[in-house]
Amino acid sequence: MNGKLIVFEGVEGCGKTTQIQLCGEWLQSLGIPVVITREPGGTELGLHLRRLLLQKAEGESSEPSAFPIADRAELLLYAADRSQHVEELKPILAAGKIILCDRYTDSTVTYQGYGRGLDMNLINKLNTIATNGLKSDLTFWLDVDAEVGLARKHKASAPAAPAKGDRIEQENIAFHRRVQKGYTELAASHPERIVRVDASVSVDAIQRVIQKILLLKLDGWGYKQIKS
Ligand code: Z5A
Repeated sequence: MNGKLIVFEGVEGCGKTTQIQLCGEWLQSLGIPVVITREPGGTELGLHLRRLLLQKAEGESSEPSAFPIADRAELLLYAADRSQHVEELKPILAAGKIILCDRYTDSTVTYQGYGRGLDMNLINKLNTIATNGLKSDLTFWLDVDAEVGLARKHKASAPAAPAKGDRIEQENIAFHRRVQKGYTELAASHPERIVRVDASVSVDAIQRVIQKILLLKLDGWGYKQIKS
């Protein structure tokens, strides 16, 4: 049996990382082989690209000072990260494992398309090239207002000296609202793949919803070796 690619999407601070971790532990407890990964940065090459893409503001990091990255260059760097990632995911899927991935193609549509305003045809073409046809089997969209997500992130950073954040976190609220609108429209256009989960509630309540949906899916996909 081929594995499945399950993607978690949403605005910054929506809780993807938290939910993926819980979900991974739960799947493991059921005896289901699971691999956790992310974009950008799910491969060795990707880690280098992530450092370039998410460089901190000047003076915020030990990395070299921030330098400009043009919007189309940023788009191509995300595509390069994805292309390498997909190649390395293929054997994992061939081994029948479940992959939990923090962001995938929808992030490019929402951030570079809705956020930066780059041409959607170009983005879709690049997504097709970079994924080599690998589509998500299920995408959880953790839906929370952009303001709430950003507030969660700021609360998490050192309260005495709140970090300025990386290149994308520094974008203004209008940018993050456009990203949120992107997710709303994507979910409406792809109901067969994208499941909206209310992410404004507690961590435990969100996890319960995710597990309920996943149990049904796993059964349909033939993961019968679930421990009771
Ligand atoms: N990007 C792009 O532009 N184009 C692309 O194609 C791709 C990516 C693939 C990745 O950054 C960046 O790359 C991203 C888009 C861009 N933008 N930025 N910046 P990242 O991986 O560093 O960050 P992120 O993906 O935005 O995730 P995040 O900021 O780490 O947030 P999160 O994973 O969604 O949330 P979290 O870490 O689980 O939770 C954040 C905080 O909220 C933390 O303190 C939690 O304890 C708290 N939390 C979590 N859930 C809750 C609930 N339910 N209630 C209250 N508090 C909560």
